[in-house]
Amino acid sequence: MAERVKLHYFNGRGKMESIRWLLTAAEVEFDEFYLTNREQYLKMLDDGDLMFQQVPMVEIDGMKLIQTKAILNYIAEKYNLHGKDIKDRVKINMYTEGLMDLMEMIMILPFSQNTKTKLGNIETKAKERYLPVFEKQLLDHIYLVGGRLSVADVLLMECTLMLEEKFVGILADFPNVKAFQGRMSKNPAISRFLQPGSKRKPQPDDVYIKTVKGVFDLNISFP
Ligand code: GSN
Repeated sequence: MAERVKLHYFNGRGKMESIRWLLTAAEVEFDEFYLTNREQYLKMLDDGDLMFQQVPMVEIDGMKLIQTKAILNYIAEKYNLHGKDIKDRVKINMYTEGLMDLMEMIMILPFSQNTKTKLGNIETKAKERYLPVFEKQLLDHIYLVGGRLSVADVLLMECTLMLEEKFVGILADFPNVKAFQGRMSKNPAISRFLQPGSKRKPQPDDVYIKTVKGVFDLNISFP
């Protein structure tokens, strides 16, 4: 029997959360190994487990994978969530990259200064740049690409929930996106993931921020 997938990251969302979402949508069970102190991180470096000295790291199919996008692509390919051909795939990647850009802006907020101004800028970009793209595509499509579920849909679901946490009611002007969210939440695996007690992580709190900074020996914040 194949080894269960192992995720190495903090006990928090960060860059691993999209991987958790995708594995969930693919109905792949995984175990999590949380980095809680610098010694664990130094040991992973020592063991040669982190090619670029960074997490996320995912053990799957006898490999230790790093780089979030590479990991997402591997899982998407393996579980048929990456379109039927290269034209579907490039469209899926375009949506996915856009969603990751937007989610990253929110992800780094707790490590940033001037968060009020930044939040305002993110809200404007979400409403004017990103959500209109998905609203238009979902007008006459159930899924974003190729009439079937892909990693782009999974990340859009993750992203819409993240946006609503920060900007209550933001989807009011985007009924197709809201309807998509409703459809996605009926997917049995996603529905379970949305229940309390699942492996979905909460919004970052002070403990998470402190842990990340401690593990990387950081006292910096993004400008
Ligand atoms: O997407 C990726 O996996 C990489 N391009 C970046 C991964 C990354 O930045 N990892 C951070 C922790 S997660 N948060 O941002 C990391 O391991 N930083 C330590 C370091 O020395 O860069």
